[in-house]
Amino acid sequence: MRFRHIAMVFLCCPLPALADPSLVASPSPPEQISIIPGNATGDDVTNEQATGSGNTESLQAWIAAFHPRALAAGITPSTLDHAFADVAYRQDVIEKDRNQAEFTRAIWDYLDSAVSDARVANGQAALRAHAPLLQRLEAIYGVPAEVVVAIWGLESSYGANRGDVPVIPALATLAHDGRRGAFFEAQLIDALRILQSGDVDKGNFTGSWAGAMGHTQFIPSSYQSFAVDFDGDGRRNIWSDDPTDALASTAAYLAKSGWVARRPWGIEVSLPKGFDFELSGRTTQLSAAEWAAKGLRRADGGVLPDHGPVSVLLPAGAAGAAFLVTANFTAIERYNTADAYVIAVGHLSDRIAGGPPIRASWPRDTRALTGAENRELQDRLTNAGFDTRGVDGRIGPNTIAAIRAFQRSAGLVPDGYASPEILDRLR
Ligand SMILES: [Ca+2]
Repeated sequence: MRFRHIAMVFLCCPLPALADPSLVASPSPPEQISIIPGNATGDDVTNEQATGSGNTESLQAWIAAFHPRALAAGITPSTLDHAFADVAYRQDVIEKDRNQAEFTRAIWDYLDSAVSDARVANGQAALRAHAPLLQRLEAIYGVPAEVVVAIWGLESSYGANRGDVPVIPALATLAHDGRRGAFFEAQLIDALRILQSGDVDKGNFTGSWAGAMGHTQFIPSSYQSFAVDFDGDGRRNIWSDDPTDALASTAAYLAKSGWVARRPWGIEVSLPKGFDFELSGRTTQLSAAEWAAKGLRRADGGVLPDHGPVSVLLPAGAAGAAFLVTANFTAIERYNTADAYVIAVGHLSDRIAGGPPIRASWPRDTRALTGAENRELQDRLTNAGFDTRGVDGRIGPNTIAAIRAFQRSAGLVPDGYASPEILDRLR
């Protein structure tokens, strides 16, 4: 589940726990960085049948076959008629879906744009502009204003890029296409429920190409689970220029995902010489006192604060920054499981609050492995006797364990990091 490299995609959205960790950078608005809703069901992104050759006629045939399933899910005939009255196939959506997984990005490149000076400054301005609302949200939900604003900044550049693609045609096209058909059909049914509820009019029911909606890019299932009507007008309106409901929904999302008040997402730390890199990774949780006894310090030299059980996270392996991450890291993961995304939210929130840049230097002379290279790495590790339990291009716990085992056998630092050097060694 812990993916250290980031595939770039085109949009971002809050996801159920099993979200696709692929990170993607928006090709158009330079300030927007996002995550693909991809694997929110846990489906393998490469499975299922995808035609990629649909048109409005084939879409309408698919919708006709879909009708009974929608009716069984409680969608009324009149909602279906209204929703699909003028539906058209969205070739642009399919093209974005196809392009999203083709790039990978190192975490430092991602953070450079995700936590740019402009995004920090705009976040501080947004914080000031919405201070009374954000203070109320913090009082009610326990989520700091800076964290809510950071998610807002990453998801839509503080509302500037909320997406103008009609949600129903986009999701119907993706469900019809079938590459992740089951996931998108479930999202489509939730989208129809939203339309049926009257929370939004069809004309305003827009989002990014894969159905991520509003200021903080909720996909329909997340909306159904977490959206709130905070301004009390009877609608859960995450689409309007006024971000009140969207920001409240985001705070509610994090609160329901286990956010613990008065606790950071994580802190940058410095590791002692001789640190046992076998202890890095989310599977090892120790107290601040235990980590301090092993020689860890705050990156600024200070004493480690007690924030409950914490893990050492090395998003670029032994050569990059090190963070101690708390239970609130896990809460942000419910929005998107990519380590880089969670670090970006956390670090952006720290910067908005006036905190310093990350102190450690990144191994900028290296690069992230591509998806194809990740698969090759898994294949070569398994063939060399270090079983990754599958070849899916995702650097999850099994692959990390296999990399560590290989590193140990080769006398390398066992940080479990999937670097180009490791791949070269296996070739
Ligand atoms: Ca409302």
